[in-house]
Amino acid sequence: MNPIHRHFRRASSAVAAFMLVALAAACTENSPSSSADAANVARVDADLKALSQIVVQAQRNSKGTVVGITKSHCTDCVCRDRDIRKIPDSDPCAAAWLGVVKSLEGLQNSGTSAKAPVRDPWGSPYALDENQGESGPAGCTVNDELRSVGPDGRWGTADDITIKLPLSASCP
Ligand SMILES: [Ca+2]
Repeated sequence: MNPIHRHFRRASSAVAAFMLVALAAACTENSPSSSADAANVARVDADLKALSQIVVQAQRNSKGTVVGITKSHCTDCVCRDRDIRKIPDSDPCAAAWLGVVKSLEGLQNSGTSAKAPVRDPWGSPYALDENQGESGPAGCTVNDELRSVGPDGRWGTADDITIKLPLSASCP
C-alpha cells in the first residue's frame, strides 16, 4: 500500500474513534433519565394512581361509569393538537378537567376527602378520555384512559404517560 494512503487511513481511524467517544459522552449528558425527570415521572405515577382510586370510589358510589359521571365521551378532546402547559384554568381544556375533578371529589366515600391532583409536574391538566359504555353495552369492556401529556405538553406524543382506569362493575 502507498505509505501516504496508509498514514491517511490510520489518521481517519483515530478521528473516527475520537468522534465515537465524543458522541457517547454527549449521549450520556443529554440522557432523559436525569434525577429531575425521574422525580417528575414518579410524581405522575403517584398522581395517576391517586386519581384512579378516586375514580373507583366515584364509580361505586354513583353505581355507574365515568361517562355517566362526567356526561362526556371525551373530556380531553379539547386539549389535543396544542401545548397545554401553563394554560389558564379558564381555558376550555383546564375548565373541563376541573369540572371532572369536582364531580369525582363529590362522589368519594363518606369520611374521605382526598384532593385529586389537577396538573402534572410540567403544568398541564391531567387528560381523561371516557370510553366505558360510551357506545352502549358493547362498549362496557373498553377502559377509560387517564394521561399526563408529558414534558412536551402535547397530547398523543411519545412522552405521554397513560394508565387505563379500572372498569366499573355497573355499565352502562
Ligand atoms: Ca406529550
